[in-house]
Amino acid sequence: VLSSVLGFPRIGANREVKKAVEAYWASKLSADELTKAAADVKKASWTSLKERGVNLIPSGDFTLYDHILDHSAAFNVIPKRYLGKGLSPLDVYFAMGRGRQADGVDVPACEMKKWFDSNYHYVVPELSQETEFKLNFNKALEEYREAKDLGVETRPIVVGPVTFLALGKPAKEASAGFQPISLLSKLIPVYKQLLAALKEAGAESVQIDEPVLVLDQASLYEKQFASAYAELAPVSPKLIVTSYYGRLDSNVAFAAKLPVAGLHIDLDRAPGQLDEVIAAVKPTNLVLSLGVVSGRNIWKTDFQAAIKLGQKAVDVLGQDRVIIASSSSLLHTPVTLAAENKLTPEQKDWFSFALEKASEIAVIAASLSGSQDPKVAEAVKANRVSIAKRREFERNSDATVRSRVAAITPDMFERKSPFSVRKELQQKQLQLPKFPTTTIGSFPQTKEIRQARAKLNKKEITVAEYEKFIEKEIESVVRFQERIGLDLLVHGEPERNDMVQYFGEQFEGFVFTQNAWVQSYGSRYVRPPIIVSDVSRPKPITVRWSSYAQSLTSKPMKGMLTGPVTILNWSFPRADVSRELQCKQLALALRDEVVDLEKAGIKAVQVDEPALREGLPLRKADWQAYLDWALPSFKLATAGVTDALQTHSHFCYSDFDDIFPSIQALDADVISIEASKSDLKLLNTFKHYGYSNQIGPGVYDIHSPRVPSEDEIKERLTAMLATLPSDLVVVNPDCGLKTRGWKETEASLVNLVNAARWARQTHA
Ligand code: THG
Ligand code: ZN
Repeated sequence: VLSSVLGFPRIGANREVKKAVEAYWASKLSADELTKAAADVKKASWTSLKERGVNLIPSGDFTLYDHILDHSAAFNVIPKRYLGKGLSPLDVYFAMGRGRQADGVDVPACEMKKWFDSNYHYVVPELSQETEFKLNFNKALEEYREAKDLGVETRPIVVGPVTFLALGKPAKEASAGFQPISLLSKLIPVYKQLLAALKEAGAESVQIDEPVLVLDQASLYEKQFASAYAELAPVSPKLIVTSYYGRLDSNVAFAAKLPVAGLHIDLDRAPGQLDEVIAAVKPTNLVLSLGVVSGRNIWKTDFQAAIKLGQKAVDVLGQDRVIIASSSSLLHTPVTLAAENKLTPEQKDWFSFALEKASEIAVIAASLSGSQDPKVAEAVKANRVSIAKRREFERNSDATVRSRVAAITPDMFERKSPFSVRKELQQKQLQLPKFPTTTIGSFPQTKEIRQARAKLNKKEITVAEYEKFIEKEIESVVRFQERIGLDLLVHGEPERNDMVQYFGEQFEGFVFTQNAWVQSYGSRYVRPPIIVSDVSRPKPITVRWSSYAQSLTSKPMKGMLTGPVTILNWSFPRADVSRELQCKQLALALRDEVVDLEKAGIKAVQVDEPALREGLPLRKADWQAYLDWALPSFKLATAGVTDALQTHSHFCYSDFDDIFPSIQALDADVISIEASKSDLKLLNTFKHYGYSNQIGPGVYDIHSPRVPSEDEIKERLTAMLATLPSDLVVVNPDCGLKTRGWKETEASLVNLVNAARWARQTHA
């Protein structure tokens, strides 16, 4: 039984890649130095996976920005707007990822989308009938050789052709009804070339990722899978077709018949599929790769449970046809637990990060192989003790929290009056003009803010000094908003590192880490807090900052919170109780905070749920069960206030067509939605469903430093007003401004305010 890791975090143990990439962007590092920094990170991963006894070590999965963008660049899927501008291939690559506005070049970034149901984002390939694929470079081959030169034999990873096309979208110039998958026969020759070169270089097998296999839509691609792999298999190394993040369901019927060497399944997300898959591959020669070690959470694997699953497969297929693997790439987990020095030994014993998971995989595989190595037996025994200790801890629930959840009554989910009534009362309090302008909440997190927080953590400044500093920041953000003429103000959130991590740090029931970074997109990483027990709010969290901000101004100040569903989805949840229970506990804690904000004189409170959409299960059949607790959790958090309090919410990523009725059902008074990048296709959704409460589809894309012109914003407003009643429209950017610099923030918001003033005149 071989062991395998399906992909490793590519950020470096100390965020080396982020640092190098950002230094390159700032012209503080040359392209060669960037390549060298990347090489060091790859080397560290390969050698440590080898040391930990993993048999099939991944290569080709490293990236400077995004692995799907790597494939687009490699296959020549490069929109024309990035070419002919005198940019080097590396700068074209980064321009696609993040846009570029310098030296006379002004191009926005490509669209980013959530990667399946995770908090990772990929850059969406733009395809049309004019796309001419060719192999610009062969990253899998380059990395395979790079590892080999270091004495490490690896198994290259490539994203499969069906998934690559399925993740793409029609480019602007594509003809009506164009479907990216129609390009498959044009793309296959390029894959042949790529894979044949790997074979030539001596790669024995290749992991070819087809996660689209766990989606409903894969059943539409049965023929494409069959024809693609019939062409690829003969010229390729052994191909292991890899599914992850869910169950194959009926797709197993054709997946098991592909003319390839192996199939990988995710037994973390979908352990229930094992019997069916074993039965399907039994009559074939396929090797079955079992994803028993979670690529999505940080809990120590229960070896006994994993070995039991593995043994089942070994009993039917034999040792040579079973591989023990991570369920998916480990890119969703932090690099190593070794870097955590503030967790208690008890807590540390509960977790495994990527490197520790690699060891787990090696031990489970060795154990299934009947290894006599005493170290393996020892590791299995130690694991049993750790798992038992965690179970023991899990028995200690917080009775107050549990009984509060049990005592939730139906009226707690609903506002007292309908929106039409609330609207009048809120307007009386807030006195906002038509087309009110506001922002999503955060303002630029400057170096000074980060430094102040770092100093506080190192105890180089006192809490009092830190709080003075934060107050100064808030004051300057308030004055800034007054000066440029925004209507509904925010305090700017300088006190928050991250909108989820911050709340995790304030609640009971979470533990948080020092260095456990996970890539979110490009060079942006997050440190998800870990829910380990029942959640509660020991004391008010944001009230102090919001009331201070309100005290500075006569304009209304909006309180800012992160919603329960988002906190849950962007944390590592506990595995011993349901997500529903965890979400309800979070909702009650937040409900208290919203009520406290109102008591402190705040008249509008925003409870963000940017992760509501991505939390939707991958299979439509599972949606309702999720929505049945996710939507009520948001309502529970926000419905404790009087009618006069205006609730806001914000949602990222505009793929809302199919859940728009759910968003409406949240009954927030105002919602803002990231809509600018998909060319306001969302507006058609409004047209279709109608929307009764107030709404602010983002008028410009904040994910790039590019400044939108006033005319551009006016155009977007005009497009909105074609589908939305003018008295419902709120004018705001499409997301928080945390990652932006002040210069572009000011320029953009001035244009936004001017465009809103124009709208007031033209739509009086
Ligand atoms: N928080 C969390 N997840 C998220 C977002 C978030 N997922 C979706 C979206 N927002 C992703 N966007 C970002 C934006 C900025 C950053 C991370 C994800 C960011 N990170 C800092 C960095 O990498 O430099 C580090 C964070 C810090 O300063 O502590 O800026 O907002 N959970
Ligand atoms: Zn957003």
